[in-house]
Amino acid sequence: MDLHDYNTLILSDLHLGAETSRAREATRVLKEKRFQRLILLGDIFADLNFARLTKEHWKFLGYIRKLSNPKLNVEVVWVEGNHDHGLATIMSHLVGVRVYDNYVWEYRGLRHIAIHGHQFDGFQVNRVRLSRWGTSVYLQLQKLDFKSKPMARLIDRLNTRWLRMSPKVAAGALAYARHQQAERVFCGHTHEALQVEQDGISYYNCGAWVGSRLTYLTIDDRGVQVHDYNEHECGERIDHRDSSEERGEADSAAADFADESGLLEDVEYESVGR
Ligand SMILES: [Mn+2]
Repeated sequence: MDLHDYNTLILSDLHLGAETSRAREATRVLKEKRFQRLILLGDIFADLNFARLTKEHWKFLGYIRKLSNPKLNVEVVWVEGNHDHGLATIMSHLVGVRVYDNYVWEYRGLRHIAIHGHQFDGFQVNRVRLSRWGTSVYLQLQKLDFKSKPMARLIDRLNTRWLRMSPKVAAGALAYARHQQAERVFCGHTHEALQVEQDGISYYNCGAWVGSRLTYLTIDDRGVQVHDYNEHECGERIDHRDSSEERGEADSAAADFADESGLLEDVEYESVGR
């Protein structure tokens, strides 16, 4: 258990609905850490198809719903990515979280900006159709190869390396931060954790929760830290069962989610109000 109280925890690119999503591990991190602000920095969903969500994916959403309870005093922020554009607005109602294109805040006299990063990636913006086609091919390949997932992981790597997204996003984000007079800028999107300093501005990429390296960022008095997920930090042993085995449980998990997260209560509350 990490008893350190972070000011902010940031994670992105969980890609719920994809076979490679490590929702179980991400939920565990949120449960183990203490923080006053959580930023979900885009691409929390892989696409708009809820039928692909497994029990573990619903559990993650249920936990976000719990965190957004005002009594807990945790500010939960969802910044839209390219994969969850549009969907994020729906989810904000479902899990009670506000959604932003970009999120700006002050901490210790420094201006911080969180933005997913696809805005700085010319390939994504100019080739939306190709990108959608790529997503569907990617999901099909995951289905074909769900046992060990090497193909999906290879495509993850090709996606980032081949497009050389990482430096492009870093350069775009640094220019954007300079224009916005921010000292720190945070992105996801590239699936590659990275830190770059330039002319007094710091750029941080928080990586992803798909593939082999799982990372998140924290901000506190000690500065900004990149953390690699470490299963040994957590009390429970990690179970490496393939998530596709749980697919049949997904419907009941959705019902549990609605129940546990208080969605049903909210519906009653609203009807009483009218
Ligand atoms: Mn993205």
